[in-house]
Formats: sequence, structure tokens, C-alpha cells
Amino acid sequence: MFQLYPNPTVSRWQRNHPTLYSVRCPTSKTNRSQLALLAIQVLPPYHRSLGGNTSQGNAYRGLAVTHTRRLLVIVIAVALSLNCAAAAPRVAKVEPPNWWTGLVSPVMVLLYGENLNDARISASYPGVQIEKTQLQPDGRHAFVWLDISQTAKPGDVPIAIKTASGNTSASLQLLARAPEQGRFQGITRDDVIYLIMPDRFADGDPSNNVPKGAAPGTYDRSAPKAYHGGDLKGVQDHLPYLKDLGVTTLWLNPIFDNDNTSEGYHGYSGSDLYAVEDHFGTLLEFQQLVSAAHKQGIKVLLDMVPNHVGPKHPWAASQPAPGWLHGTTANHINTDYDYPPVTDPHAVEKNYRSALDGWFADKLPDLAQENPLVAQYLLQNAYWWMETGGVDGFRIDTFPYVPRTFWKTYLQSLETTYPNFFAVGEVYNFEPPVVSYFAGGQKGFDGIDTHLTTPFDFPMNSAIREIVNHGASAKKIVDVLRQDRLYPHPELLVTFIGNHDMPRFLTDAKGSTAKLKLGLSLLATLRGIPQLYSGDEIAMPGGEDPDNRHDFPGGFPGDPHNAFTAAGRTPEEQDVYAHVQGLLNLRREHPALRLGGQKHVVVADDYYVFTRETADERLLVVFYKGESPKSLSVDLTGTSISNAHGFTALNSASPITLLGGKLQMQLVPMSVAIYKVN
Ligand SMILES: [Ca+2]
Ligand SMILES: [Ca+2]
Ligand SMILES: [Ca+2]
Repeated sequence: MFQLYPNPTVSRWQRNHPTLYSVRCPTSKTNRSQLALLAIQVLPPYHRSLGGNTSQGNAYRGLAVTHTRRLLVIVIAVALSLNCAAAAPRVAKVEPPNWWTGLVSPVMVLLYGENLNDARISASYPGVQIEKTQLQPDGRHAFVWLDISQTAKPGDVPIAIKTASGNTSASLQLLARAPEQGRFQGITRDDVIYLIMPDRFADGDPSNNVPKGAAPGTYDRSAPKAYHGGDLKGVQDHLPYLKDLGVTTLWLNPIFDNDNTSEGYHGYSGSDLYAVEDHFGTLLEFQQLVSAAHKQGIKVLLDMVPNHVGPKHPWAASQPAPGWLHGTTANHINTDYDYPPVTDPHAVEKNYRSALDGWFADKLPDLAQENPLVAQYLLQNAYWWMETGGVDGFRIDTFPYVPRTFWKTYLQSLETTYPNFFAVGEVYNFEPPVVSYFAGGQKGFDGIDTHLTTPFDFPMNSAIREIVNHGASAKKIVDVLRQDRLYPHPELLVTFIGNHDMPRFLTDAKGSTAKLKLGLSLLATLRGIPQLYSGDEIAMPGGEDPDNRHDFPGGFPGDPHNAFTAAGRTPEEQDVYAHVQGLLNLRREHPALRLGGQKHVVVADDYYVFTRETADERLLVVFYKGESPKSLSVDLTGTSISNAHGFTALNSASPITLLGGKLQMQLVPMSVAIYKVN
């Protein structure tokens, strides 16, 4: 009832009476005797002894108070009442900041402020009704569910807040939804995804490099973990480069606001989930970027992080409701990153509790998605970004660290509103039985379908790196593909050879661009939706984080060379760029590379021959990682191309001869040859 709280605006009187200072104003339901008791309890010993008999032990309970003490109690009670009477309600922030007519309803509005406990909240707006309210005892948070009918018109919905101590108001802006044309497109097998870390791609607007309130050193291009100035305008400026490369989709690392005093450049420590990071630009610039990308035929995936927020998010100090987070900043468990028990039918809660409820790096506040208030907040936040940007889907961070029941509700809702909705989830594990358990379209042993469109193909990422860079047998690819049966939609797996969380492929290949090109060739020809990591197409090196997050050359003022243009690229950069561009051209021109089923022809330690086939087109792909030429003869009997009568090389591949159902060819060292099967 009486809570302790630190009030930054205390009077000198309060500072001199620290016990009183720490007492929250009683609620209006508090009766006078409670107030009196409080006053007695907070009396300093000197005052307590006035006229009282302290030898009776607890002399302050009951009616055995003297006349003098009664007077003192009344004086202090009145002082407290006056102090409280002055504390009128105040609203500092409303989330969401706006909503849309004709979108999901009711919308849960979270008011942040002071003295909101015991408020009477009303809204008077045609077509809008308050379904319910939930006031938090801390007085700093209130939830209001607004039922918005189909007939409600766009405008500002006034929300009136009345308490015994005063009145205040807030409002929720209702917007009309933008036409769906060209928005919410989803991602398909025709797409090629390109991962951009916005801070490290291009600085299109130096004026936002040191935003208001940024701590000294937060922007420093020489510091690997500081902001480097990249922004949304920089991405927009280079859309032609991406189009020229053959990219059709951008995945942007999180663009919501991170605090301006710590290492938020990567975006994964949210401090305001309803704002664009001020180093990256404005909400308007975000909308302009998506719209410009869509005009050029490029889709946008936003990176969502429903698992946690950053340590500077206001929730870390003051939770909107009890159980909003798993624990508190002072008292929580650390995650052990051991989530595979979630996929184990024999596991007990003890085996996965730390993965689900633990705080990342022991410092990122872990959200309690099993709390319906948190679940609704996160779902509405997802809708808000979808509607605000018209984006085409999400990349979802740390997918297994969030309860599967939450995903089911969250993703199913989005899928219902946006029929083409696409979400790719990060399940950082190299075993298909673990990764596939989180794919939607099937129920796990827990009876839950997560509705995740697809996870990333981490097992294939590992196989490609092991085979190309570390001497593993090419049979490892077949080992991964054999387990495609575990996924409802293996054709939608997002494949990749690198991302921002692992050493760059080139560095893993000890600097061999031949190996990098080999890895990229596999990426472009194997089943799945390929994802590139910005910079890999120009042979950028880089070790562990943050060495794998260097600035894209040419994106920043004073860069010595500009890899965004053919003339500016070094010969090595141009070599790899042209290789990727050629591969993506082939994908565009040959539906079988995008849509075709994949069949094995033959596999050995240093080569893997396979087909990609649609009803109209059959392609033969020959991967060879040997470092010297080799003659290969393959009997096509019993393969899906046993009726082939000839092969046409599509890239600079050596000719194939076909004699008596046997294919004969010269394997070019470290190459992927692609043929049309006639
Ligand atoms: Ca900038
Ligand atoms: Ca910020
Ligand atoms: Ca969690």
C-alpha cells in the first residue's frame, strides 16, 4: 500500500526528513487511521517519546496515545494529505503513439505518468469506447483498452484522466490505413535478401551523427563499438547499387531507438520501441526509405527483438506492471543460451527455464511474453511498424528464447491481417532437428505451431563453411539436405554464408577469394532463399564481432575508395562483385534456380553434382572444391536426368559430353558449373 519510491523533485523539507520523503502518497481509499498510523511510524524517536511511555513496548498501536501525540499525528497527517492533494495526475507518454481505424481492436493504450492510481479514465469519441482499464498501484502506469469500431473516423481520441487530486488528458491519434498496394508483400523464393547494419553502410546525413543528448564518444568512427554515422538516408542513396547487384530485399538490423550513451549502434538494445534510432534518422526518413525501395522493386524486412530490451529502457527501472520482465535489474537469472531442451520431449522445466527467462549477457531485460499485457504490447508494436512502414516482413531475433505460445499468437495474428506476411527466425544452431522444431506449419510435441514462416538455415551455413573453408567432405551438404523432411517448407529456408554475428566468410577462408566465390556459388544454387551479408560481395574481411562490422568503403565522408561504383572498386572487390552479380542474374533468368526442386546426382568428398528442376526447366549444377583439374564420369542411370540428351553451359563452365548415358566432363578447380539439361 505505502511504497517506497525515489522522487527526483523532492523539496528541501523532504530531503531533511528522508523517512517521510520515501513514502508514496496514500491512495484515496486509504482511511484516516491508516494515515495516522503511518504518521506515527515515521515519527523520529524524539517525537515519539513526547508524552508517551516507551517502556510499554509498542506504544504507538491502539488508542493509548496522549493528547500531545494525537495533535502531532493530526498535524503530520494533514501535512501528508496536503502534499498528496498537490500531486495531480500527469501523463508523460502514450504507447502506441497512434493507431489506425479498421486495424485490430481493441487497442491497449499504455499511459506513462504520475499519480495515475485511482484515476477515472474516459474517452469521448464517436465509435470509440473504453472496454476496460487497469491501473497500476505505482501510479506511473495505466492501461486503457479502446474498442475502435469500424465506423470510427480518423482523428484524435481524447482520453480524460480524473483523480481526487486533479485532472489531465492524453490522446490517441487514429489514422486511416494506407492502401495495401505495394506494401506487406512478403518474401518469396524469387527474392534475394541483403543484410545491412545501418550504422555501418553509408552516412547519408552527417547532421544526425551526434544527436541531442548523445554522450561524448558515442559517435567515433575509430571506435569499433561506437556509432559510425551510417543512416537510413545512406541506405536510400545506395538503392541503385543494390538493384544493380541483383538484391530484391533488405534486412535492416533493428532501427528502433537505442539509448545514446552506450553501444547501441547494432540496434539490439532497444530503449524506445516506438521511435526510430536518432542516429539513423527520423520516422519520416524510415517511411521514405521503404517507399523508395518499393518503387525500385526492393522489399524491406525489419529486425524485431521481442525477447528483450536494452538496459537503459525505462522498463528496466520501472516495470509497467508486476511481472512485465523476468525478474528485475537487481534480481534476475542470466541466460545459459541452452535452448535445445525446448525441443526435447523428455526435458523438464528446469532444463530450459534459464534459456527462456534468463537475461542475455546478464544485462538485457528479458520480457515476460507469457504475461498477456506484454504479449499484447509486443503484438501491437509489430502492427505499428508494419503499418507505419508498410514493410514486407520481419527477421526475428533470438527466436527460441521466447515461449512458443507467444509466437503462435503473435505470428498467427500478423498472418491473419497480412496474408503475405513473412517472418524468418534466428535459431542459431547447426542441427536440423533443433532448428526445424521452431518452423511453423507443424505442431511440436507441445501441440504448438509457432507460425514462423521459416528459420534461417544455420545448418547449411555451417556445412558450406566446413566444406569450403575447413576441408570437410561435400557429403555434409547431403547430410543437411537429407533432413529437409523435418521442415514443412525447406524451400523457404533462408540460406546464408555469413551474417553480423560470425567472422566473415573471407576471413574464415583465410583470405581466399576463390573460396569466397565458391561459397557464394553454392548459396546461389542450393535450395532456399539466399541472404547476403553486406560487404561479402566486395570481399570484406573481418573476424569476430565487431571486426565483422566494418564500414562499407565509400559510404562515409573521407573514405579512401568507393566500392559502390565499378570504377571505385579494387580489382579484388570487382572480381567478387561481378561474380555475385552474375550468379544473381542467373537466378533471375532461370526459374529452376529459384523454384526448382533439388535432386542429387552424385556426391563425393570433393564434389557434389545436383539438379534444380521445375516442370519447364532442368539445370545441372556441378560443385567442385578440388584445387587441381579432375576428369569426372557419371552414369546418369537412375538419376532424375537419365533421359538427358545434352547439356548447355550457362556460366563459364567446361563442356560436357554425353556418351551411352554417361556424362563426361573436366572439373575446373574450385568452381560451380551450371548447365541447362536438354
Ligand atoms: Ca549520419
Ligand atoms: Ca538513440
Ligand atoms: Ca526470454
